[in-house]
Parts: sequence; C-alpha cells; structure tokens
Amino acid sequence: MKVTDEQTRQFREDGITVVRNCLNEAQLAACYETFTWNVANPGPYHFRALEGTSLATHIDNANPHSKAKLDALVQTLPFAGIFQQLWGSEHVWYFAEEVFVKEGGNSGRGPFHQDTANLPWAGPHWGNAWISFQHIPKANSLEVVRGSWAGIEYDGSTFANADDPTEPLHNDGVLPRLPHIDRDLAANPDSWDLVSYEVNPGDVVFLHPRSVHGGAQVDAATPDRHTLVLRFFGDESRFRELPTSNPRYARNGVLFADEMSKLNEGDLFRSPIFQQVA
Ligand SMILES: O=C(O)CCC(=O)C(=O)O
Ligand SMILES: [Fe+2]
Repeated sequence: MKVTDEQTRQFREDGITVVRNCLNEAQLAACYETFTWNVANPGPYHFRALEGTSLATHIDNANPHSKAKLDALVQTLPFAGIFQQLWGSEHVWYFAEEVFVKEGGNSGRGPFHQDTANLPWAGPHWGNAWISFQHIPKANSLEVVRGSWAGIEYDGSTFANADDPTEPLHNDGVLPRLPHIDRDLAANPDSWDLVSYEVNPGDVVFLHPRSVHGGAQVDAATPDRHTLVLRFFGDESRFRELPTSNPRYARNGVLFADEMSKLNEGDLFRSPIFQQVA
C-alpha cells in the first residue's frame, strides 16, 4: 500500500497520520478476532489500576499468551510497507501489541503520556498502528500533541490517579513532570495544539510513540471503543535506559525485561524475540 507525501510529512513532523481504508474486511475481522481473544485471556501485564475509577479501561500490554497469534497476524497486514515509507527505513520489526477497551460510555479520557516513559526506546523509527473497531468521532479519538515526539521526554503517568493524570511514574526528578494538558485546555482551548482524526473501521492511525498522546473519553453517543495497538520499529531504533528509581520499570522496563537486559544505552534495538517483517 502506497502512502502519500503528505501522510509521510505528517508522520515525520506531527508524529501522527491516518490511512483510510488501510485494512480490508478480512484483515479487520482477523484483527478483531485476535483482539477479542486477547481481552478474554489477559496476560501478566494486564493493567488494573484504573478499575473502579472514572477512567476504567481494560489495558493489556504485550500479552505473552497472544504472541504467536499476533506474530502470525502481522504477516497478513500491510504495516511493514507502510512503516518503510513513513520512516524511510529498509527494515521493519514487530514489537508487540497493547489493547484498550472502554465500554458503557463511562470512561473518561486516558492520561496523556509518552510510551517511552516506560519503554526503553529512542530514535525516529518507532510507530504504533492504532486500530479501532468502531466508528470513533474526532472528540473520542486518540489525541497527539503535534510535533511532541521530537520534544521533551517527560516522566510518565502512573495511570493510577483519576484525579491527577500527571502523577509521575518514576518520580525521581530525572524527567520533568507531564504538563496537565486537560486542565490547560479547559482554561484555554488554544493552549495545546492537538491532532486527532475521526475514524471508521478499516482506517488506521499511525503515531510515533514518543509523542505526548492520550485516548479521549467515551460517552453516550460513542459508548464503546475497542482498540488494538500494534507497535513496530525500524533501522534507526535504539535501546535507551529508563530511570532506575521505580523498581517496576527500572532500566529495562517490564516488557521483555530479560531480552532488554542484554542491551546497553545507545545500542541498536535488536533481539531475536522480535519478528522481522521487512
Ligand atoms: O487508545 C488509547 O486510549 C491510548 C492509546 C495509546 O496510548 C497508544 O497507542 O500507545
Ligand atoms: Fe500510549
């Protein structure tokens, strides 16, 4: 699948673009089947801290039970070629998935964050394919702070405090605290330059995971959002040590921690555990 110069420019500059009708019906059905299985069979990194709060969302990351299914699935999807073009990379590797389930119209906006707060990554050739299975209006979609992928590396969000989405993950002063984007926007809608796209099933949003981003709320008109995120990396991707104060995320992060312990600061991000797709 060919992407346009404008989509490439958007990804490289803004950190986000959308490809309409990126997945055909069969591909979308295969993605939904894997997504549904993944949600029904949570893995060890199933994140429960938001349960019972106004942000209640089923989030699961790199579920090892689904790895074989997902490695097979990504071979049938067009993302390797798309990322080659968006990045200008010869090679593409598949990292892992994350799932987000918001249901019943009650979940508020997810905390803004950068995936690099808890994943030991650096470099331009990283990308999330954000696949939602419902029609999602712009107001309920993923939001990215334009250009932030190349800006400040902030501390993460604990994702555990519904009253303060900026509660720091590492909290050791190494990385600056996230700005309170929701509060700023409530005071002045022009305070942050956000990019988001209305999507229909089959459309895929591509974002650089170092972008400051967050998933908007669901509501009465759009009560449910089921999202499968597939993460990829290319030639210019490197290992970057995380701050070491939070034992859960120290240095290697929690995902594939044994593999990550073999890499050192600045090394090319390579491991046989990640399937090469181009
Ligand atoms: O869909 C969401 O609510 C958040 C997505 C996200 O954080 C990601 O793609 O990394
Ligand atoms: Fe994220």
